[in-house]
Amino acid sequence: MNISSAIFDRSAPDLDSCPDESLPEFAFIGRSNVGKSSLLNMLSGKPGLSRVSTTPGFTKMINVFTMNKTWRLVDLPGYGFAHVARQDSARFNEAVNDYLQHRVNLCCVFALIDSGLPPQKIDLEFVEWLTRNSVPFILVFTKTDRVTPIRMRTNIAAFTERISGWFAQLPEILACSATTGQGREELLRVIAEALTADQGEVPTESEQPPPEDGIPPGELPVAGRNVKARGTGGRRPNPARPW
Ligand SMILES: Nc1nc2c(ncn2[C@@H]2O[C@H](COP(=O)(O)OP(=O)(O)O)[C@@H](O)[C@H]2O)c(=O)[nH]1
Ligand SMILES: [Mg+2]
Repeated sequence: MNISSAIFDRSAPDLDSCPDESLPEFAFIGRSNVGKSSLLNMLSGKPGLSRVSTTPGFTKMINVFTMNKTWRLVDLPGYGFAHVARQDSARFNEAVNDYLQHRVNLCCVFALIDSGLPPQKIDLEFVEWLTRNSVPFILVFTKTDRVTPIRMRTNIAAFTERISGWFAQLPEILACSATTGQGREELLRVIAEALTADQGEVPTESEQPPPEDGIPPGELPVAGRNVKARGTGGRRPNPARPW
């Protein structure tokens, strides 16, 4: 897929201020400084599109960009940055929660994780939260240019091992670098496939969210993408058939 136009739409402080739900959206989330804005810029092919910050925790807004006039990329505020004022922190967490749980045109979340680090508690907790809330996501390991291939593989394997019991089928995993462009084609393929899957079957409502303590015995969810699944009518995806 070629991106011929990439346009900033708006910075929204909360879900109500986001643009209408007419276009499918793909959202970047992860800890502050993990490389969300850089990856969004790399993907769109416009280096200055989303502001890359040297100050962790800088972005508190939901930043929305329209690609090819037909779909959107969304740069969400980072989680896990302690120095944000308590009140602000609570506010933007609520905005992110709201967005992830109620945005009906959200096709897929790209959950970004630093490929240079062993599994971090906060990332594991966030992935568990996504799973529990049936938010479709894939895992994107970032900044691969900064680590040796062996360390990257070790970190990714350790992370997937920690979460493997939560799913019937592991979420898709990509390794990316905003600096070298690694992973761009794969990310665009994920988006293109999700966009064309729009023609697919209408999902049922048989999904059960995982229980509160750890994730299940019983029917395990399948993380993935869904288009339309969360679309008109606010239906939730069938975990066995995400779109
Ligand atoms: N080497 C390298 N640095 C990166 C990469 N992605 C982001 N960075 C740097 O990491 C810092 C945080 O990036 P940013 O995109 O603002 O992260 P965000 O807070 O998650 O949006 C910046 O200094 C970036 O230049 C990458 O793929 N490789
Ligand atoms: Mg950012």
